[in-house]
Amino acid sequence: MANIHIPKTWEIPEREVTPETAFINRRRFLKSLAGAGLGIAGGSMLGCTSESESQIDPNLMQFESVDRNPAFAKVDRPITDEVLAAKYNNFYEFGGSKSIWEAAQALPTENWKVEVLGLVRNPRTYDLDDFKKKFPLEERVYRFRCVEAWAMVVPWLGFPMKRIIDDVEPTSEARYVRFISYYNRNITKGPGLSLSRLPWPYTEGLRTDEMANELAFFAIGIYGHELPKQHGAPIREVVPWKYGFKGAKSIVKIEFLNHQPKTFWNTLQPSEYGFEANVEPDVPHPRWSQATERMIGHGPSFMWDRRDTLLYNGYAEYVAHLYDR
Ligand SMILES: Nc1nc2c(c(=O)[nH]1)N[C@H]1C(S)=C(S)[C@@H](COP(=O)(O)O)O[C@H]1N2
Ligand SMILES: [Mo]
Repeated sequence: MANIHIPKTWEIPEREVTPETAFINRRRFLKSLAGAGLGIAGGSMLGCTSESESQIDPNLMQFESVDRNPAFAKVDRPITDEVLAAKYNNFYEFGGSKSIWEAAQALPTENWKVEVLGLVRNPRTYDLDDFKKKFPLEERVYRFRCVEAWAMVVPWLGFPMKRIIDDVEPTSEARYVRFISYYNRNITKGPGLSLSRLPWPYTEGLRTDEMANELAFFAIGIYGHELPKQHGAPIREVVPWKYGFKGAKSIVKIEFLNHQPKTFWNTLQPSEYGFEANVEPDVPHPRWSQATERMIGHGPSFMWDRRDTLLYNGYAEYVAHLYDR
């Protein structure tokens, strides 16, 4: 083992070291960073072994007859290349780099159930077929903005969160909702990186009135087919006016509450990852400006198209009334 090269943080390619990763590494995992470096190097070598290797599982079911909602058919930018989106992910259950698409294939998605409970009149447990049968599916092209200042444009497939609200009928005390991601410590572990001390499972939350907003969406597909595992199969949240970390992946439980829930990033570092986390260009992250963003593209990230960040990620007309600014 003595000859194994252990990269220092500054030797890891820029695309691998992201602000969210850097936070975890610096604050809690300096010791295990050597392991992370090995894991990252191993991962990218695997990624290079075969040119024909596909980041998108070829067995994913296509949604044939789902229409694009004309109200959300276009944004100001072209849709992001599907392969770029499929190999540049945040999914810390499977590692601390962007290159987790391969590791994420270990996520077991068969017989998936989503339990909806808490302060509701009709608690329910759904399987994926229930969603497909009960709720009309639609496609929506949304802008996506990570708190790390990278961005993309994605055609999601799914249904508005409001459908679940109407089905389970939250009581008047249910002012908040919590989304809980799949977690199994034997499966969801980033290769080479000890992430075991993070506040798992990954959780996120919204106010119930935010969840009822017409933009708030559950995606069960992307680019015309089921979600690849790295994007949070089989069902994830999409709240496009908020930073990407608000959109929990691979949801197993939805809980209505009378209080603001503790969430993953907010528990780790509340001053950097607020509960509200709306996209606001004039509110800098404590460690970087949010005034501009880069659309993920080909080549190194410093070459990606840089744009001004839009208030509420361009969705002010839908959500500005929810907030005092
Ligand atoms: N369960 C879970 N959900 C998650 C994350 C995660 O690490 N675990 N990362 C979040 C962050 S920081 C971002 S930017 C988006 C990334 O989604 P994508 O990889 O599909 O682009 O997922 C969000 N949802
Ligand atoms: Mo993110």
